[in-house]
Amino acid sequence: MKERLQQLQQEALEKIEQANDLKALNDVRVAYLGKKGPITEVLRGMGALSPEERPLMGALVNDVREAIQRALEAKQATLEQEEVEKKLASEAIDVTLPGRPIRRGNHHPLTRVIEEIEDLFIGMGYTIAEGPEVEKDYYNFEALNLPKGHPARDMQDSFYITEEILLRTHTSPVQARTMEKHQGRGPVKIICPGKVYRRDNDDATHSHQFTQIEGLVVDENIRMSDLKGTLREFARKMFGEDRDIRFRPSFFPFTEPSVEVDVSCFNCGGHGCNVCKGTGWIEILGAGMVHPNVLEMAGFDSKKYTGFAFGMGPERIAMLKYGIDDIRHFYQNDVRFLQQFHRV
Ligand code: FA5
Repeated sequence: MKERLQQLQQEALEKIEQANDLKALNDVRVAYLGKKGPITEVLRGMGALSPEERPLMGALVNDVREAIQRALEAKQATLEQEEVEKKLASEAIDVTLPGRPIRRGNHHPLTRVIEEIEDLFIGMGYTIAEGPEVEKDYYNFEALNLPKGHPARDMQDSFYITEEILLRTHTSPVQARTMEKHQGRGPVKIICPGKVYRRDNDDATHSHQFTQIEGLVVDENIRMSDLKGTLREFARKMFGEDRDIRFRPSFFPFTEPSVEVDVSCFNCGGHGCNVCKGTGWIEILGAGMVHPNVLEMAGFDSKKYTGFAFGMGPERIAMLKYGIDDIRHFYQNDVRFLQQFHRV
């Protein structure tokens, strides 16, 4: 019996040694220490031993069981450790590998130009005013000295929704709305950025939907020289410190006198090139002194108050600033175009 036990211990220890995963090890445990295992069988056979031999053999069985148990525990710890190491090795991260680039979004070039213009005027003490894109005929035209049937309405071909409601054709109605809110009391100093709509055929410089930024200052003693100084400052900040501006006579029903404003060509410095079509000047916006009728209709005393207004198309400004040759690039969302304007 003693030899049988020693042989069992020897066999069990070898199998424990050979077990190369936790399942195999558990199989060895069940095989040798389980109820149906050979050691239990040996214990059952102890009844046939003499009373003197029984305690000796009992102690030996316990020693064998303990030896197997210890070997099982040691092997289990080794296998578990190996498993952890295998897992760590398979999940290892090579921190020296270069990272994958993250594609970052960015502000649209038009948004950037609009924000730049806004910041510039906020720096000069202006506040931002907004108005509805679906506008009343009254604010879009009548309050701006363009009564029904006025031929100058044709300058801005409109999308009408009803006889009295249309998609605004310019941001000038925000002037009229803001002045009305001021109830005849100055000063008013605002810029109004926003979308506008016209029945223009889309081409390289025209879009049926585009943006405008309107400017309006109303106070006592506002003169044309204030308009000129303001726009010169704007042109220099936008296109470079050496720029100059010039006024050419023009017509808008809501300003008198009215002007088209040109900036000296930033490409050739005013000598004449293909950007300025040889003239040395590039048209950037329309402007003028607020017409007394417009002031009166909005509740201002035109004998006491004067004002200037201007309106520009940020798309055209952005096209000039960045040398963009087609306005449609702003609306097509081609990433090859947009990526060129990534901020560094
Ligand atoms: C006006 O809309 C006047 N409300 C501007 C104004 C305001 C004058 C205050 C005086 C006082 P005009 O129609 O010229 O003006 O348009 C102004 C600017 O909008 C143009 O200089 C141009 O840059 C832009 N623009 C006009 N039509 C289009 C179009 N179809 N697509 C893109 N930009 C356009």
